[in-house]
Amino acid sequence: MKIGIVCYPTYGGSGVVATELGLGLAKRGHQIHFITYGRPARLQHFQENIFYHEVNAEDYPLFEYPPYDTALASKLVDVVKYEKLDLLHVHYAIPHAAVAYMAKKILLAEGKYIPVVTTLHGTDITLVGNNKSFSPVVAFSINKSDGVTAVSESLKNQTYDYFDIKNEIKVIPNFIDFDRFRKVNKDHFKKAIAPNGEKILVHVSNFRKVKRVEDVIYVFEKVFRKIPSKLLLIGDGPERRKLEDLCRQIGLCDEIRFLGKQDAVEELLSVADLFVMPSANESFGLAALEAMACEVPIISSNAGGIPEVNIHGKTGFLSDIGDVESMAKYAIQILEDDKVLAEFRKNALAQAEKFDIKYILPQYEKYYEHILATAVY
Ligand code: GMT
Repeated sequence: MKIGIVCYPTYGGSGVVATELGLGLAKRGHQIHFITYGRPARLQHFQENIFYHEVNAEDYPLFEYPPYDTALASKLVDVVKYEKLDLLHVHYAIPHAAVAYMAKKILLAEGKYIPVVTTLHGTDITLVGNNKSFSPVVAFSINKSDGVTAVSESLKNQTYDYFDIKNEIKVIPNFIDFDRFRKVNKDHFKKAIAPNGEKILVHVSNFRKVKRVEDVIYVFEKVFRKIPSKLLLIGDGPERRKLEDLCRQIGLCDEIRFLGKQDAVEELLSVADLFVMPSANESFGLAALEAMACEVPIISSNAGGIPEVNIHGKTGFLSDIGDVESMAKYAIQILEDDKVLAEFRKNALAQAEKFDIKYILPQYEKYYEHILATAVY
């Protein structure tokens, strides 16, 4: 198949999933065209069957905001027509689903039909999408997509709760590529980070409010009082400044390291003992799955789709959002006994294996085939 993939090219989860999906499909012989405003972060090397089309929203003195949506729609029309695409798969509803609908209508006027699959990722529904400034367009464009997928049961149910959706939503979960995400020997990292054999706690995110990174620090503070430990904060984003201040206030700057954005996250996860994800909202929690693939148990909130990934009492523990007492208690329970830690590590890996890309890619292929066979225009 010739598939156009539209996504945000940044480090955010939806862009990562879209890129990994495209790379995986290309390896299986499909021709993949990424259409976005920048090279996707995980698209780093030449690969046969992969094409990249950059969208440039021309600026003009009249525009306060360059019209990206119009530029993207025009690019989609061009790429679908000249690369003879069979299907467009857009990731993150805003604005991609609406833009794809516009491109579809333009192409239809020229006699070309292109089916559109929209994948809902999380904040496009839970935080941003249901905001009044976007919701009518989000609901309309989900209903007008030929196929709609969501990354968890929880996100699917939230979509039906928040919007008047007539379309059937298929759940295809996030996935993991074990060629990349697996525990590797990085003892020299461990020695540098925790020279006295301290336990290593890790958090990875884009440091937005929804991630509640301050809770990670409060949990760590409580763990540190009981167990010699270090905390690695990986990623960057709007909350970072406040978080650095918090570390200074509680006097734990020497124990907490801000590492910024990292490309080889799997190498750092390989030396971690525990991953902390206290999010207020999380449709799936891809970062937790990546940690589990590297044999790291999870201390998390029970928000959204996290319980579909982190199994309470097996792969880690779930607590109510903001309950840092409970999160710290569970963290200590896992970290204070090496046998318990080893058991949780084993379970985390076994659970991650259920989301192996080799099981999920065929689900997308089957879904595309179904959409191509049934789309009505
Ligand atoms: O908020 C983020 O972490 C980024 C966001 C995105 O859409 O780029 O991530 C969402 O999509 C990921 C991939 O499907 C999910 O694993 C994340 O749980 C989800 N984030 C939220 O729901 C907050």
